[in-house]
Amino acid sequence: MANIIQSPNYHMTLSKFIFNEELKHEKITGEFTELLSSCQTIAKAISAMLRRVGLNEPYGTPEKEKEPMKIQGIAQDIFIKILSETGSVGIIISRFSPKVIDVEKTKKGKYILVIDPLDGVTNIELGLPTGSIFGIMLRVDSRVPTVEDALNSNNKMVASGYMMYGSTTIFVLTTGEGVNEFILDPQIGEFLLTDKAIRIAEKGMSYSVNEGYLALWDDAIKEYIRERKFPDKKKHYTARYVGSMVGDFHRTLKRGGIFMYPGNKDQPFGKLELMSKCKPLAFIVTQAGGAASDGHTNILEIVPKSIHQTTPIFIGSPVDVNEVLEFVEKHQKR
Ligand code: AFP
Repeated sequence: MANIIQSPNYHMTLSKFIFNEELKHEKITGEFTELLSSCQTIAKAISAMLRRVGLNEPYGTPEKEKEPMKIQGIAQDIFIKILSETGSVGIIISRFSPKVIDVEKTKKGKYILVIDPLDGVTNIELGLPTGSIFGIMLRVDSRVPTVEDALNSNNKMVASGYMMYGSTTIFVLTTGEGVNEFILDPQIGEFLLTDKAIRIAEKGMSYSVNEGYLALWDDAIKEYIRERKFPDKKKHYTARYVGSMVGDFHRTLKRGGIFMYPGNKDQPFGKLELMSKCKPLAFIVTQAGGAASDGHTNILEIVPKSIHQTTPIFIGSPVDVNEVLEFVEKHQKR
């Protein structure tokens, strides 16, 4: 193994990167820096926990059928405990909490955090990739927040990111000025910059979707996928599906192509949550030059009506996303 000091990435740790971000802004309060640093601590804590899955009893399968896996609750607790200490988080919207979580100490805190503490839970026991997603929104209202406040369309997403726990632990972050990737070096316990100013390919050659739902899809989606498989004179696409949105999104971001979870007859609005998953990843893909749509509207422009609403999603390379939209439009005109 190469000496860590020889690593070309050793000069830029995530901690240093976060600190540099702060220096770009005139009205520095340190709160944003502290918040991002906390997300880094969360990533390390969840990563450390997942490395022991299967070895440690409490992280295992649910005791009763239909009981959520304990590990989801632990991941959520890690987020809540660490974020609550920052002093700037008012409320947290978590995929695993039916209600908005008030941070008692700092209810008026200026940030709202949307989180999916553990995405792709069913992959965990098998040692397959899984992840966490977060979005940081700046509140427009300085009063004690309510649910309505959490849904206020004027709240501005100022940062988002995800952690992927796979063969390595990866942290991808945007603060609204491009997208950067960091990998955790377990030898020194630091995230190091490994991909700077990521740009997604204009067009890829792979699609990522659960084709098991094919019989339940609209004709537009069926036809789109059919054309990727049997293209007229062009090369066919490859199919890739991890079953964890973070894993599928990460590959799409780095290699180009499209990830989609369309609505279907059983789930007209798909399965994936708008606030805790789709908006944070849409912010990232947009920052990387990509696109994200529900088939009609840009995901970032959808005004949420409830904290756990789901949405169909088509996300990835701009040309690929546009092509799906063309199929949807064509079928609507018929
Ligand atoms: P879990 O976290 O319950 O495993 O769900 C994962 C997920 O929300 C998302 O990460 C995947 O892309 C999607 O569901 C997979 O859903 P299908 O099994 O319906 O394809």
